[in-house]
Amino acid sequence: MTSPISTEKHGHVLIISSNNPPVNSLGHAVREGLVKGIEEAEADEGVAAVVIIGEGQTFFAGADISEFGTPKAFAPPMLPQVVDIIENCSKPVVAAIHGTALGGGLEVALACHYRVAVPSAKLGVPEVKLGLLPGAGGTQRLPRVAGVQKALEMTTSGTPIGAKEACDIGLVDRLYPEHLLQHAVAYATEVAEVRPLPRSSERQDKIAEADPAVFDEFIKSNPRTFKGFEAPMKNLEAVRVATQKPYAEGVLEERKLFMELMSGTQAKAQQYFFFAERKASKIDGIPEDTKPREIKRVGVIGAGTMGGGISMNFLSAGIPVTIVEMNQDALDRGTGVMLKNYQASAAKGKLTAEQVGQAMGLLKPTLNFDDLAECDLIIEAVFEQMDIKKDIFGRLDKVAKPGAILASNTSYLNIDEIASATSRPQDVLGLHFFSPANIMKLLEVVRGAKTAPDVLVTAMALAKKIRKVAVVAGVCYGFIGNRMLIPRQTEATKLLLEGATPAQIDKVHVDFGMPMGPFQMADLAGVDIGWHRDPTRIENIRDALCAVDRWGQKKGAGFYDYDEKRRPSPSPKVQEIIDDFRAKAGVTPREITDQEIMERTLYTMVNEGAKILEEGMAQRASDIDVVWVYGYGWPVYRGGPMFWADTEGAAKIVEGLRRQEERMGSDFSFSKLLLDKAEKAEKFTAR
Ligand code: 3H9
Repeated sequence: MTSPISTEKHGHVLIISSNNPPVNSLGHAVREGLVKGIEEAEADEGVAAVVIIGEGQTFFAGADISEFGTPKAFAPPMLPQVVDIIENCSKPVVAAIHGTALGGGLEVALACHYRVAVPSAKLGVPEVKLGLLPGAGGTQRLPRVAGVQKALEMTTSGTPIGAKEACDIGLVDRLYPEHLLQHAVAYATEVAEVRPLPRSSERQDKIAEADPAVFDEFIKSNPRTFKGFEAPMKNLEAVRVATQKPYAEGVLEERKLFMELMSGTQAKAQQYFFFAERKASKIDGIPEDTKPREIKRVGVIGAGTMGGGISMNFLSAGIPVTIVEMNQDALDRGTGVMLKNYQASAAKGKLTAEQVGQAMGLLKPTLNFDDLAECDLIIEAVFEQMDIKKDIFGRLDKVAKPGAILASNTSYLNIDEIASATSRPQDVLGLHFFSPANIMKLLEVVRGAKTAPDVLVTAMALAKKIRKVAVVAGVCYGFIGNRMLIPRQTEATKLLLEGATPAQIDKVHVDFGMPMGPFQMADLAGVDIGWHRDPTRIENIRDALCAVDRWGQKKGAGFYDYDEKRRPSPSPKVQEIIDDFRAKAGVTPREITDQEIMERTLYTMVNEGAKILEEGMAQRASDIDVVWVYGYGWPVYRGGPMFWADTEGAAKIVEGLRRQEERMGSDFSFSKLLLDKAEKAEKFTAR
């Protein structure tokens, strides 16, 4: 097999190039090739300096994650060895960076004596997002080169910095807008005689000046970074060691912390999720060469919260939007909210005033439905009612140009029935955005029975363009995400009657790692969503809350009371309503354990996920996990509901559900797939 590493001499400079597409990850063959390259430089008297560069799109984007957990990851030379060999080279080594230098890639660059880059390059240590820390000297070299504060920020957040900033802080020595290789070779020639060589591991200046209090202050001012996750604290500890111990001892400590993380469940969950996210874009049963349709202009029907948020995604990506409303007031209100949202981003420094102007300049607000004739994709975002949606799709059928894609943003309704209102069901699909639509990363792409392959491919490609993670779902009530909410909400509400409080149930979910529990979520979204709007018809606790105007946060009252800063507190009024229902139902409240709450609200979700899989409504278990992590804030360190089920074991889930079966009554039925997995001791997810 040919090596991904090749070498070539330019005068007295040896160029070591890596060609390991798509991202030049540092797999075994690359590591081996790099060491051979350095050996060649040492052995050749005609070589005075070395340049390391990546071919294709990028410098090294990190260790090869697909090798983790396999013997290849441990096959020598391992990365810590490789970087030491580079740093110990007796001739200057220059890293020439374009694309990304991430993780092990930045560790290679840090081991080089000099670093040059194109201004568009990004440098970072995203290991924390995989539940890890930089394990090839990165936690020890980075603070020595970039300073302790920056190293803390970069290692605990995993967010890369731009080459310009890297240059300002001394992580990059020179920037070259073009002809990177030529310049790197010239620079290597310029520094060929410099001795002693500047070795990152030997630097003391930036760590000597570090204030030991910086670590505790960092923890205090970034509480969310550390909540629930194990890796950020270990990253911090490793950086702290760099300020306390000599390099040689520091890397041993780094290795120990790295191995502790690597063997834990969180790292497995986060690495699984890295691939899950990427797998989600692959659609089963569609020829690879299916071409997407061209989308030059998008139409959005409805300028409410959803329609406005959806439009902003396209405007921000430079795609013109025609937005249609029924009356001028609603149109003005909708576009006004969009402008305000953009201005708020600008005030936070996320956008320039010019970018706001550019985005809003791409928006065409109109009251004329016929204006949608110019659009290549039209997304309906109106009231969640089948007859209204069918009426709109019937009208769209007459107006839209041939080949235009017609999408509904419905969160529950049957896409096939909506498509039946048109003469072109092959062009119809669901695009279910999550609120707030301009922020949430998830997009459920609902595949109707007749949706054409190129329509699906277009939707997936477009999702990438607007920076969403798209997951394909089949036609069923609530698709993947909302369907799994139903059993959770049903059991949570029943638990209230049986003796639990909203706060107790929510706490179990928050302690589990969810951003909020079922009742906090209901208050945020609106308790009145889907309510029949008849205050005299009170059949359940929610009807009773809605009847007395407790519609959630927007009314200052829902399952909780809210103060003027929207801080919640338990509500005596809600307790009264619950007590009243209990009395009417003749229920004597009992002590409810947290375990029971878990089994009835989380295990039931797993059961529903298994039903979704067995019905083919999700292509793979990992897609369900992507929906829950990006749509509902399921903690990524637990992988998602199906990965979590695998860590618990299907048998344990079944056992828990059997314990609760009688209490859940006819609302509950077992998924055959779940029972099958339990019996065979199999997993839902595979890496
Ligand atoms: C590390 O370095 C540990 C060391 O500190 C210590 C070791 C001892 N490995 O994302 P894309 C695949 S940990 C293997 O769609 P983009 C990816 O699966 C590592 N495969 O492209 C996909 O495959 P497919 C630290 C990888 O342009 C294809 O490449 N580094 C890796 O949107 C394209 O990926 C990281 O965490 C990898 N490292 O984004 C960086 N990276 O086509 C992780 C990608 O079959 N990577 N693939 O689905 C990224 O953040 C993005 O991929 C990147 C490109 C920004 C590079």
